Amino acid sequence: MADPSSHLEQLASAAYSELATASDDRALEAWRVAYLGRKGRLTLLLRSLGSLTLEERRQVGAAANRLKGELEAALEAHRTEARQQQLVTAIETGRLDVTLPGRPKKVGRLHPVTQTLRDVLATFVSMGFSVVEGPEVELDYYNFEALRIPKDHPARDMFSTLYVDLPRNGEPDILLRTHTSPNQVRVMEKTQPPIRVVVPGRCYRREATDASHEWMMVQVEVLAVDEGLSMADLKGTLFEFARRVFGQERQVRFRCDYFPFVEPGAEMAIDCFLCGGEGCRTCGGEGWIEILGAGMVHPEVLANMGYDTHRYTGFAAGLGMERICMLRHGVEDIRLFYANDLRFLEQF
Ligand code: 2NL
Repeated sequence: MADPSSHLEQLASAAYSELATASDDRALEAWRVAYLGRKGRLTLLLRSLGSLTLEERRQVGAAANRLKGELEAALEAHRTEARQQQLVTAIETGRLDVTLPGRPKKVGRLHPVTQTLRDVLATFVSMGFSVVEGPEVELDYYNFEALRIPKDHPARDMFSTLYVDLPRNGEPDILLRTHTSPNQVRVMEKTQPPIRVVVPGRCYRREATDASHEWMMVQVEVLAVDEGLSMADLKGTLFEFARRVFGQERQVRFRCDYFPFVEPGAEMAIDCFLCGGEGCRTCGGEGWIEILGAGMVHPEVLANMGYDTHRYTGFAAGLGMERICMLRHGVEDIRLFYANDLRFLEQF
């Protein structure tokens, strides 16, 4: 190489004058390949530095690298300018109609279970309840012990509940909550009555799936603790809920049921909104559809919270969102909700 720095100057001036004449994307790309590409002139020059003395190599190498950066910046500036110029030309020659309506963006939607959840929560919020959320990974105490579910209860065995593989004192003690009640316990633990809360959240059970069972479900539980609350308050609140979610003409039916954390316990059914009580597929020929479990909070649970059980009483209810959502939309298989099939989900 005769004089490497004058070679570099020649290369720079050739590059700039050619760049000035490149006016469209294709010409700019050809220019990039010719100078900065893998076999471009500047690249080859950088590669040939090996034949120079160390001092020359340092000087020319630094200058060549600087030039490389400058040429890249110049290319970018020309590209931007060329694009703007194309746009101006397109507008001026009338090939671009800026009055055309834009292309609509595809917007997503809420999952059907989320839609149902929000409607249910809004109903209770309008009746004075506050929404509270809490942990999905829980301690045995909050999920079972505080709620009068004894050690030998079948729900507590390894075949019904999902435990976290972190035993404490040799015992499985950390689990995925099986209902949202543990979070109600947490609320009671840190608040004095009056309490009006509605607690939504995912719950988990170790369960074989079928058309009406999933290993995960979204539960909503309602809890009220105050002076003078009775079964009449429970019935009035849940009746109002049923009519707002399933129609103003609904009737409700309460029957005895058992849950360890309430006394007395009940299940609530609504008259079938499809057949009006005649009996059809949705109500299984019964005319009634069970939608929730409820009851007066067991005094022992209140005592566990340190409440004065002569002063305070409470009512509670629990319901599964998937079931409510299936009823509202006529969905016959719970597994559809979590199969991630857009053909199903896009219908809501
Ligand atoms: C069902 C039944 C129910 C409750 C949940 C509850 C919570 C506390 C104290 C007392 Cl902290 N009760 N919750 C009460 C009765 C029934 O759920 O079938 N859920 C899907």
